[in-house]
Order: sequence, then C-alpha cells, then structure tokens
Amino acid sequence: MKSIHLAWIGFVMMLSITATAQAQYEFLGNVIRYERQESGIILYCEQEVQLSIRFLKPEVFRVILIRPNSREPLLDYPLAKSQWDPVELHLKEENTHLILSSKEIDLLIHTMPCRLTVMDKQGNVINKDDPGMGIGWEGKEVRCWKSIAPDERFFGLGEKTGDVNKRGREYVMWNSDNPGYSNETDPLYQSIPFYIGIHKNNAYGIYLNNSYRTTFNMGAGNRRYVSFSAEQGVLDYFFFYGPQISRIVSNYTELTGRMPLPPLWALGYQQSRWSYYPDKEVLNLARTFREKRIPADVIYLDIHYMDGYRVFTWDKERFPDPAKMLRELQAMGFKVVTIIDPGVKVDSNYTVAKEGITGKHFIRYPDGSVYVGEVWPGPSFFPDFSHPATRRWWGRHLGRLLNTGVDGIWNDMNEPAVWGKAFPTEVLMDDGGLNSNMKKMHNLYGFLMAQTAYESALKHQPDKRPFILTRAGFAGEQRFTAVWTGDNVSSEEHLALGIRMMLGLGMSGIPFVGTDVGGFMGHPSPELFVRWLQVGVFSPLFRCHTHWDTPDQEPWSFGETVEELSRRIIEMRYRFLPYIYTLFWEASESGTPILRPMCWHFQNDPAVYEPAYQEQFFVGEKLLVAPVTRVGERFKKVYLPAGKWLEWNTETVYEGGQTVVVEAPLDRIPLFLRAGAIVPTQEPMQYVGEKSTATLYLDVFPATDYGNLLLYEDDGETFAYQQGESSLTQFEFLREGDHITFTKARVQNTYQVPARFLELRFHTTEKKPRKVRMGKKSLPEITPEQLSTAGFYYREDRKILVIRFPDTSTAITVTIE
Ligand code: MIG
Repeated sequence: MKSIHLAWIGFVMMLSITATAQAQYEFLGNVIRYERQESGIILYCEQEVQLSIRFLKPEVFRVILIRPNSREPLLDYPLAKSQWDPVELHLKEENTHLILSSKEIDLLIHTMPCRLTVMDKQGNVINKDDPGMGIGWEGKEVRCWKSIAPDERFFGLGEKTGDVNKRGREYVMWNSDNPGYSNETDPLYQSIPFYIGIHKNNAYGIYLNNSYRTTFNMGAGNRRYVSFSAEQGVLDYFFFYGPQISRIVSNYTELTGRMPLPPLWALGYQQSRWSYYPDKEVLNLARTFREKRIPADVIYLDIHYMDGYRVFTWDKERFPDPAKMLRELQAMGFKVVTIIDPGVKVDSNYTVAKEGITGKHFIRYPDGSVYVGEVWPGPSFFPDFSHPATRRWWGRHLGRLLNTGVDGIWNDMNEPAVWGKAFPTEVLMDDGGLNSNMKKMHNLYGFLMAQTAYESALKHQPDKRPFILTRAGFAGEQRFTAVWTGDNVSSEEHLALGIRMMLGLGMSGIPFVGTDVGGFMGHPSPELFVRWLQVGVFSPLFRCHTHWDTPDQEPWSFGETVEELSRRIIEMRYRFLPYIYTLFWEASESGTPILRPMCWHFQNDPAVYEPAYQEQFFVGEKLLVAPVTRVGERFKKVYLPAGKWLEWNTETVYEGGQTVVVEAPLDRIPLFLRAGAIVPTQEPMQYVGEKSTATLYLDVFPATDYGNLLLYEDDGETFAYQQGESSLTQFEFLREGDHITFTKARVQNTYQVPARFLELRFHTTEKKPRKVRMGKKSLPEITPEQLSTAGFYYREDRKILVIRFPDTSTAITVTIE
C-alpha cells in the first residue's frame, strides 16, 4: 500500500504526543494513510479523525472534518446544488506532503501534521492553514486557522458593520435584533458565513457551511491568522479560488443559489412607515403621490393593519374592507406589501393559534410543552418553519392574504426576536425529523420563514413572480427573498454604513438589498433625506421607512424645495430602470451583485481599497457612483480608477488613476460613466407599467475603441421568461478616430419589445459629424422637437450627438463619419 511510509512516520510522531489537558484545543495531527476517491481524497489522521476533501469544480473544493463520536449530519438548507460533475485530479506523493492537483489549483497536503496549502498554477500561495494550528477542536467547538498574508484584505460576511474591508475585527454569526445599531454592533440580523480574501492580485472565498453560532476572527487581536469556528456541528467549508472576485461569487452562488428575477414593480420606489392606517390614510397617501406626480410603486402596511397584532387578521375598524381598499390602490397603480411577524398570539379565540396548536405547528420545549415568548401580540407561539406541514399551513394563510389583493410579504422579527432578546436555545424544531434545538436552528429561522413565504406565493399565484422581503436570514436566502438592513438611524454615519452593508451583502451572494431610506430611528434633516434618496436611486431595494414615533417621512414632508428635489431624484430611479433591470437579470444569471465595491472591477489597484473611497460603488460595470453622505458637503472627493470617466451631470471628462474633486450641489449625485459605456434609460413614469416607453435612450461614452451593452427585457411580471420569452439585445460600438460604427443585434427575440424609438446620445462628440448613415442610407439632420422622425442633431453646448430612429429591425448599423 502506498500509504505505509506515511503510516510509519505517523506512528513515530504519535509517540511524542503528550496528553492534552481539557481546557485546550486539540489540533489535527499527522496523516496516517489516505484514500483517493472520485474528485477527492480522504485523509485518515491520528485519533481516528478524518479530513475529507472533495472537488466540485477544478477551482472549488469542500473540506469536511470527521471526528469520532460526532456524527452530526451536514447542513443542506443553504445548498442549492448537490450534484457536481466529477473533477479530474492528479495525486503526487512526496516525502512530507501530497499534492492533489486539479487543472486550476494545486492543493498541498502537508502530512506531518495535516495542513492544507492552496496554490495557483504559478506556484503562488493563495491560502494556507496556519502551520501550528490548522484545524482544531475543543469539546464540541471546531475551528480552522488560516495564515494571513501581510497585504490581505477581507470582504463579504453578509450584513456586517464596520468597514467594507473586514480585516482586524471579529464577527459573530447569531441573528440578532439590534435596533439603532452602531458601526461597532455585532451581530445583526443576518448570518452569511462567507468571506473573500484578496492579496497580491489573487483572491479566494471561504464558505463555512454551519448554522450554529460561528465566529470569524479576521485578524482581530492577532497578526497571524484568520480563524473561523463553530460552537458545534461539523467543520464543513467550501473553498473557492478566483483569482477574480466575480468567479468566486459566481461559484458561491452556483452552490447556494441565485436570486430569481423579482417583479419589475419591486424595483420601483417603495413607501413605508410604521404604520400607515386606517385605510383612508393609505388611500390618501397613494393619491398624494399621484397628485404630486412623485413616482411610486409600493405601499407597505406595518403591524397596525392587524387586529391586536394577530398575524393574518385585519383590524376591522381601521380596515373594514381590505379587498376594496386594495382594489382602489391597484387602480391607482400601487402594489401593497404587508408585514408578517412569526409570533402567533396566544388566544383561545383566535383561529390561527387554535389551528397551530391542533396541527402541532409550534416550537416546543424538550418536555413537549409549547414554547411561549413575548412579542408584539403579547405572549406568542412560534411556528416551526422547518416542518413541511407547518410550511403548508402557514402558506395557506399567506395565500389568503395574497388572494385578498396583497402583492408581497415583508417578514420581520424572524431572528427570531422576542422581548428579552433571548429566544431559548433548548427549544426544538423538526429539522427534517432530526429534532434539532435552536443552537442549530436559530440562524436558519428567518431563512425558513422566507422560503415558506416564497413557496406559498408561487403556489397561490403561479404566474406572478413573488416579492418577499426579510430582516433575518442565512446563506442561500437569495433564492427566496430580498433583504433590508433593519433598524438603522437617521444619521450621516448610517447613510454611509448602509452603503457598506449593502456592498457586503452583495459580495455575499445577496444582490437585492436596501436600507431604510431616510433612516428608521430619529428624523433626518431635509438635506440628509435628499442625500439618502440619492443613494436610494441606486439601491437595489429603494424603500423609505421610519419608526412609529417619528415625524412624517414622505418625499413632501420636508418642504417644497425638498419635495421638488425628491420628485426629480425618484424620477431618476425610473429613468435608470432599463439599466437596473438588466443588472438584476445579470445577478439572477451569475450572482454578480448590482452594487459593487470598486475592487470588483479594479481588484489590482491598491487605491480602491482606501477607506476614504469605500462608499463609492459601481452600479453594474459602467456606472461609478460617488454619493455625498455628509450634510453641508458641496464638493466630493472621488477616486477614479484607470481609464477615462465622464461625469454625468457636467459632461466633464476625467483621466482616471487619480483623485478628483467634483461639484456636488444638493440636486446632484456625482456619477461617472466609464469609457465604453452604453447606458440604457427611459422617460420617468409614475409607476412601473403605467405606460410603455416611447423612447429607449442609450448614453454612449465612446472614449475607447469598443463598448457594448447586453440589454435584457421581458414582461417584468410572469415566469414566461423561463420559457425563453425575453429579449436580449447586443449594442456595440467600434471607434476608429472620428469614425464610429454602432450596431444593434437582437440575440434573443422571443419577447416582443413595445414599439419605440431608439435615441443614441454620443457624448464628448467634438463637432457635428459630416454624415450619419443607417445602413447605406444617410440620416437627415432634424431638430430636437422632431420626435417621430429618424435623423440626427448635434448639441453644440453639451457636445452631444443625438441620433433617433424607430427601434424596429432586429439588426442595424449606424455609421458616424
Ligand atoms: O419591534 O413592525 O425592523 O422595520 O417597522 C419593532 C414594526 C418591529 C422592526 C422592523 C421595522 C418595523 C417594526 N419592527
């Protein structure tokens, strides 16, 4: 046997091991023998401990620590994919190590003791176990230590406070309701045990597949290592090699799933507060939006719509006829999303409570008695969303709500939160018959509740894309739900923190995220409200929300000037919808976040990591946003990475690779088009679907030889796109000196886009072209008022060449000479 040599060395080493005292970690010892398996290897180590390594792809592998007497099943809720093609590997045995190679990486397995080093094909170390500690355990706790590279930075970990770069702090995963949290608070509502490490132009990701309380030490209190540990359960992690961040997130979301396309209306402006009631006030709110011509798509009903906070009821006095109110709102083009809390009021006259008791749907103590905790309704029961029957039961009630005319579900308090902040850990959930306590299930509760809502919505309205929003959750929840960052504060610090949290979530596989615009606790100054709305324009979820005891926080609540500014800012969101929707599609296809930190596109530029610029972000690949987050600030210092950049508001071109200062009056968001950009926009409308777009605008910044846009469109509502009913259009330009060739090619044409004009706007055009041709035909010069004539005009003042023509044929070529 090949392994005899190793076994002998292992035996010699064993003799030198002294007995471990109790209050100490034990570390993974020597490899005694190994067994090659398809796509992997099992390493048999001292003390009957095994390490299983299995490749899912040449650049992705899974490591599982198997200890005697701890046979807990692996966690499978977060995983969307379990079948992977075999991966071809080669094994080489050397004196002190084995080398397991895929075509992407070499995994060095040191055998004495067992430690892993991951190398790229050029021999660079991507990541390695701490040589002294590697993997260890103490009682039920398991931990892995990884060496830190001097220049290493860390990203991800979901919804976490602090900087975008997580280095130097320790973070805990334990879903917690922390209203009015600060930049130091941890943990918060979400647990996404996934991070990305970037160093020396190399990057990797690690996902710890364990739902117990886990801890990520990102080099806090030490200069030596990162460690990730779980209080209990299996040490089971996935390693994703980059070297590009995008590939890490793509593979991570292939494993844990991707966001399905939401309905297009969910990308519109959303208005919420705790709480709008009674029905007359809700209708008034809706009418005010329409009268004031401030676009909006969604109104939220917070807990006051219910009868005494009883979930799935309506307060009869405040909302005597919900179906009628919902119909009236619908007629005005509004969608309604209602809050759903998990706590079911203990009340012997309340159907939901009675059904839950008879159906055994509630979480129980180990002695069988039903757990009662206190939340809004007073003493409450808590549904066991891990039980399929409970999911069906809850789903039927959700279905009733949807059939009344409600359009989306907002899951709150699902950490789960109770007064006293200590949901007992000994209570039990079904967990597929395993009967697991909350130590394992706590962090999964929000995930399972969101899954229940998503599946129920699908079942009851199979033709409509569900919209679910959740406060708490776990890795993989992006398959079911959008996320908002909970109870923030109306402060400048929180506006900036919210951006960092959205970026962290996006890098952790969750693209559909937002903050309470304006802030939840407290009241924003008029100016802070404006600045927050501006960030909202580019937040995937654009929802204004505020606390019970705060003043009004609608776009018209801050005086006339702010009302006018708000209208224009919200209109801007509707202008950008074609671009944002295309980014949602990209996210659903590849896991790529909609908001991206600058390192996403400029990984090797050290300046993009400077904390001073960490709230600048990309919206897609072509738009860089540098929002103002401070009141009184009228200039913005912006770092522009390499290349040319066009400031959207002023038509100024900047050379990248430097810091610039741009004007940022209150009505302006510093916004930069990257050279090569083709950005699609439309005219604003009052709500999604109000009218079809008469013109699709394409803003082109041709300061480079080539640029492109793959535009995605579909009906925005149904699942027809999954049967291929969508439209994909490739727009490209090629530039040689003053000569530009612009082409359009429908690459997928099963969804019929509405009849419309295309308007190309070539920025930074120095002079009026001699000729503009479409195919072989010369286009006439027209005036800006000639909206229904094909032709071109030149705007001397802004140096923009405008070309308009009907968007009829599936392929065109426009030549500018
Ligand atoms: O204990 O439903 O984060 O958005 O308005 C507070 C009332 C409960 C917390 C949510 C917030 C919501 C509020 N809820």
